[in-house]
Amino acid sequence: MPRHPPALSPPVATARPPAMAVDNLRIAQVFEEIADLLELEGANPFRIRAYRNAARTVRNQQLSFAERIASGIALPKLPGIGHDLSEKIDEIVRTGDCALLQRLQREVPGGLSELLHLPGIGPKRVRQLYQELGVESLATLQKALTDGRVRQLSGFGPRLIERLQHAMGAKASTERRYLLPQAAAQAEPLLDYLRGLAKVETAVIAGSYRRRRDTVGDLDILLRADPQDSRVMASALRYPSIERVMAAGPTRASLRLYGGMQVDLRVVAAASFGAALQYFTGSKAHGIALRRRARAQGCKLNEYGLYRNGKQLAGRQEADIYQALGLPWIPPELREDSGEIAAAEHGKLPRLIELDDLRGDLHCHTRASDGHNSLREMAMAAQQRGWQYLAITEHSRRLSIAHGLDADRLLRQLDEIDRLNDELQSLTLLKGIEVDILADGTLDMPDTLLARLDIVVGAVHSHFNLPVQQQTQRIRRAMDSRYFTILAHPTGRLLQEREGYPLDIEAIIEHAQQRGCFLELNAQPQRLDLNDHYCRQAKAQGVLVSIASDAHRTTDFDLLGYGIDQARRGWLEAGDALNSRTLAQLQQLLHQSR
Ligand code: DGT
Ligand code: CA
Ligand code: CA
Repeated sequence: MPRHPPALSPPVATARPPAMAVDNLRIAQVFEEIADLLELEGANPFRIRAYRNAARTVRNQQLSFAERIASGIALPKLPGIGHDLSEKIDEIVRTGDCALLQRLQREVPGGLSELLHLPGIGPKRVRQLYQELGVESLATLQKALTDGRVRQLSGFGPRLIERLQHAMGAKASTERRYLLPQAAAQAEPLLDYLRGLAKVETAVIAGSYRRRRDTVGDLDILLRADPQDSRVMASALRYPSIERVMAAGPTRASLRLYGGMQVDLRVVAAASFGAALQYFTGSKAHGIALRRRARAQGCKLNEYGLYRNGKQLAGRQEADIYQALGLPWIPPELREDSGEIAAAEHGKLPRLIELDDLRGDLHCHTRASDGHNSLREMAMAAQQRGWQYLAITEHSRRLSIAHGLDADRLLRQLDEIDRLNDELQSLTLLKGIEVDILADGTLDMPDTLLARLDIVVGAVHSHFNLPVQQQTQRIRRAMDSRYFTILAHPTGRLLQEREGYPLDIEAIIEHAQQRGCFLELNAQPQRLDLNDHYCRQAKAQGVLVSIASDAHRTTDFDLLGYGIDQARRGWLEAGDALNSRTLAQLQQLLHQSR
């Protein structure tokens, strides 16, 4: 596999004051981040210092490491940069990334690295927050700030706390979007508070949060109460986690929470509440299409109701609006103006899949690779959910950063699975692997081993930067293995972090269809991959989707709800999911795919 050094800027011919090479900055940044994460993990201080010193050395170098490497010139001897670190420099220059950094990022709970970027706190304090208060994300830090727990920590004085609160607020730039659980962490306590207010009959959330978009820009909350009563909004605005009120009148307010989230709040009378809910749930495009339909029927639709000749036909209940327009109620997840109104009109709305339709999970890890619970604990938790099956899919050897399994360790696990299966009552453990798809499309495990498994989940964990044709070909080749079952997180995107790698996803879906294999909807909130749109394409091609938790601990099975959200947005019905099948049906499908 040829490697692709990053494109270099043309050499500068004229004599200028030596500018710092941009690639060096990237290298230094990787080293800094490694040092930070090592420190978070409580690693050996000498090792941490080595990376910090190396970062400084690299940053201060005027020669460009990338240019040197591209032209095959050996790197000069630099103080503090020994063999190991020079190899890392080489790796960063050639791949744009660093396996050690990737490993550390995976090991450290997701939101902690985000906390590192807050002013005033470094790894030591983040570690303290995590260990003493369980803070592991901006949202949980926000909570701990609001309820005063941070104040009790040693070393967190009033000035630091103020700085933190300020920084959290500043993060609420208009472009900032939140993952669904991040949004939930801010929305749910607020809803609880609002619902508890004396004058408020109910509080509901509309907008993209209700439509379950994979990311949420702001929260749109409706209060059913008397719009004439100014005490309603006044009491709502006493919510303790409000950082700033940008605008406020008796029936609407716009504010920002300490967690950074912006909130649009509206007080709506009961007679209009359904219409307001319909309007503010959106999407905008769906609303426009619905209003067009209303006009065509001689009506007028707005956030107060559906009117004909000034008389309100509907407004109290959301479903009444749809009904008055000759439509069944349309689930919020479908309201994107992508054919749902026509489908509703013709009685062709899908019967969207629900969490309870799942009969098992086909992607999870135990302590044997990078999970946190034992095989038995994972099995018991799955059984307790009433599932029929759970596939154990550890990483393969190549992903040594995640303690991937070699043949011996895999075989030992298979024996353990046999023993547990004898013991388990209603659950069957399936034997699987999350095997690395290598750069050339071969799988990181010999066929003799793969043949002993029920499920082979293939995943790309490296070489994200291949040209689109090559990446597509690589994955198609992997799918050609007779043992290949499911393509894990097919596009490799990480929300708020990176786009998916360039990939001809249509070709992959088609190939899956031809090969009789399956695509995953990875339910990790940062992945949600396949996304809603591609789920719909898979369905159109008759490719079944495995809605998978990729659980690394028993509680991660709860993440499946986020997968179901996106599956619903992708119009999937129970029958479109691989893991809604009974064990017998699943086994037959697995058999056929070989
Ligand atoms: P977000 O917040 O960016 O994740 O997405 P949404 O869908 O929550 O959008 P947002 O918060 O701007 O507005 C909430 C809903 O209000 C939106 O889905 C539809 C409705 N809405 C807002 N602005 C307009 C508009 O200009 N025209 C129409 N028809 N509806 C609007
Ligand atoms: Ca919104
Ligand atoms: Ca809004």
